[in-house]
Order: sequence, then C-alpha cells, then structure tokens
Amino acid sequence: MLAYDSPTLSLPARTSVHLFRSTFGCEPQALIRAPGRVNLIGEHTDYNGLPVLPFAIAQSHYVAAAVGQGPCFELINADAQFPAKTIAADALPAFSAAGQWDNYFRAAVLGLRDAGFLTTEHLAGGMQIAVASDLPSGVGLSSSSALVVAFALAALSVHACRSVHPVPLAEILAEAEHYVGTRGGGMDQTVCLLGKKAHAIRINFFPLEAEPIPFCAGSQPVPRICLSDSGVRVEKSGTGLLRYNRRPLECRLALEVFRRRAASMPDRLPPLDSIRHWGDLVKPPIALSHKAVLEAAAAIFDHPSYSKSDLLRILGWGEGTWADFTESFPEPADGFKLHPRVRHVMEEGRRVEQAADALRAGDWPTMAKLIAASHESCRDLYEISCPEIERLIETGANAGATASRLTGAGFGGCVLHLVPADACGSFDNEMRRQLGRDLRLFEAVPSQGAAIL
Ligand code: NG1
Repeated sequence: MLAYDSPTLSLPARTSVHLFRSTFGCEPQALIRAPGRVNLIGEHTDYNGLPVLPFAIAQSHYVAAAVGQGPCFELINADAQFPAKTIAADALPAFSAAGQWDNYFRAAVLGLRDAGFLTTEHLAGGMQIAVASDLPSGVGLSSSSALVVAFALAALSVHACRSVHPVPLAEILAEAEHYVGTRGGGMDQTVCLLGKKAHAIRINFFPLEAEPIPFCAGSQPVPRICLSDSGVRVEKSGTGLLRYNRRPLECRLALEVFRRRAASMPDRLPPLDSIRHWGDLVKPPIALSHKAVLEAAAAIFDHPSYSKSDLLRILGWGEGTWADFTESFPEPADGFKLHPRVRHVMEEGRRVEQAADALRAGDWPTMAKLIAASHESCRDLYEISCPEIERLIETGANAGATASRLTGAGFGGCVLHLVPADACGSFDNEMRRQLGRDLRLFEAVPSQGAAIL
C-alpha cells in the first residue's frame, strides 16, 4: 500500500491512486504505466508488413485498478475532458460514439476475451479503474494505443491471469484496436509494451519481432529529439477515420492490382499468390530487392490514380466483392492513388533499414538525411502533412534542427526535430520566437516500455 504513495512515483501515477481511493473508497490492486511513443522513422509501413523504428517516451498513462463489485466496469479519469463511464459487463460490445475514451477500454477487454485470456467469469467480476496521465492525446504520440495497453495490463493483473508474453500481447491488442475502427498496424502497441530505456525498437511485422537498438554517439554526440505540436488534432477513431483508413485501403488495393498484373510479367516477377502484404515481396521466399519492386510497380501502375470503375475492370470484381473488400469505403473525389502510396511504403521500408544501421553506428548525419527524405515522402507521396506541420518543419530548420519530420499517422499532431545536443536552448528559444510563446515543445527521451508498477 505504501508503495503507491512513494515520492519516487511520478505525479500522474500518484494522482491515479488518489483518484482511485477518493472515487471507490478502497485501495487499488494494481498500478500500471503505459508510455506513448515517437516514431523515429517508418511511417505507415507497419500495416504493410515493412519495418518501423519507434521508441517509447517518458510521457505515460497511469491506471490504478481493482476487481469491481459485480458485472460492471467503472472508469474515471483525472482529465475532465474524459467523463466518468460505467459499462455493464454484458454491454461491453455496445461501443460508444466514435472518439469516446471508454471505447479503448472495451476494445482492450474484448480483445483479451477473444484471445482467450479473459473468461466470462473474469468479466462478471467487473473492474474499477482510475486514469491519470501526462501523455497528451491526439498529438501523434499514440496516446490511444497506450490506453489500450494500460487497460489490458490492468485487466490481466487484477484478475491474476497467467502472464502473457509482450509479443503475442502486442499482436492481440493491435487486432483489438480494430474494434475502435482504425485499420492500423502493430507499431504502437509493440513499442509501448517493449520499449527500452535509451533504445529505439526496430519492429518487423508478420511475424512480429522487436529488436532494441541503442542510441549511440558516433563522430557527433547523440542529438536531442525535440517535438513541436502543430496544434492540429485529428482523432483517428473519430473525424479522422476516413482520411486515415483510406491509406491502408489504397495499399491493399494496390497489392491486388500488382499481384494480378505480375502474372503477366513472368520474366520479371515470380508467382505472387501467397503475398498478403507489401513487405512479403522483400522477405523470403520471394526476396525481391526494394528496387525491383519499385521498378515493377512503375511498369504496373500506368495511371496516377484510379477510379472505382477502373479498379472493378482491372480486378474483374463485381459490386459485392468491392463492398466486402473495401468495407464500402466511399470513393475519393481524386481517385485511389495507388502508385504514390506504394512508392512511399517501399522506399520508407528501405529507409528504416538504413536508419537502423545508422543508429547502430551513431551515424547521425545519415540519420538526418533519412529523416528529411521520410518527411518529403510523407508529404508528397502519402499526402499526410498539412500547412501547420510544414510551418514547423521549415521553422525547425531555421532554428537549428538538422532534420525534422512529422511523426505518427499525420494530418496534424507533432513534428520530430533532431537537434544537436549543444543547441537545445537556442532551438527552443528560436522556435518560440518565430511561432509564438504558446508553442508546445516537448523533449522525447527514449524510455522503458509499459510496466505493472
Ligand atoms: P498514430 O500516430 O498513433 O495514429 C497510426 C497507427 C500506427 C501506424 C501510424 C503511421 C494505430 C493504432 N496506429 O499511429 O499503427 O500505422 O499511424 O505510421 O492504428
């Protein structure tokens, strides 16, 4: 009990415990920390089966939890913008309106139930939960996935379930987030669970593998990683859902077209029937080079964008197949942009490999070039930047950053800047001088992953 009051716990950790006590009148049985993340490089590659290179940060959610008083889940949050929620156990699948915070709790618990880690008896026991946080939401630091991870660890912990290895748990929780509606990949949950102090985590997908890589000093000391907040908020599970889900859909449609047309290029491409993700093309047994895939894509995609009727014709699909495959996604006015999305994804996957090597070698000039190239590709090929982000990128360069890029899903959120260690103070001052005193700047320090405290 005393440990929960320990001054060594962070302020939000202690806040979650105090809130728990004052709300439920008893002691929590578990206290969980789940951190946010910054993605150094590898944007929108995860769901395409290509690697990413994120790290967990210090800013985290804290969840104090105990078994409930019956088949009911009571959730309270120290942040007043997230109102208290009570969910009957049999109403868990009745999700609230998009963007509501209790949906992340429902997703975590249902995901664990689907995977067989929580039983009907566990659910009948309910839970009491108090949340406090110093991880801002909607800024591209993966606050929603961290919340899912925190809830899942809390549920497993208070119900004394057998421990689940973080790799399968990350896979279960990545799948569970699909309950909330986003069709993203597994980067956020994996780095939240497997983050390591002073390391970035190179993550491969399908199968999921995580390799910690230390931040090494080379000819230059390790730069500081600074974040500036564009102030543009895009709630992926709310208003941003269509914009976000369009990209994974374009990638999947592109793969269908590529696979079909590859069959007529047997001299250049092997049979691709077993391919499920773009990353499969560069892994054994196919093991094409990124360059070969990009050259084939340039030959295959003969238009900058495709209408629905173009795709129905190319793929030989009827309306029913289209509706199933796209989940009746509305046709974008500017068409499905298959080739630019493929170029981004394949080139970005290659950049992640090069960045992992640069990190290992402490080769920060190469890292800076890769980060700048990643941003250009996110802006021009994947089209996930916005004017506010571009302003931060430009100002970052003037203020002394060696490279900057958007981090996370895009359309808003934060920009990551590599700042030489000896230029920190002047960077912050210059950014605020040019963009205003209220500009939110954070330092992103590579930190340990989620834990039961
Ligand atoms: P954020 O920035 O948390 O919205 C999303 C996806 C990631 C990844 C990135 C883009 C989820 C939970 N997160 O992250 O898997 O695809 O976009 O690289 O879907």
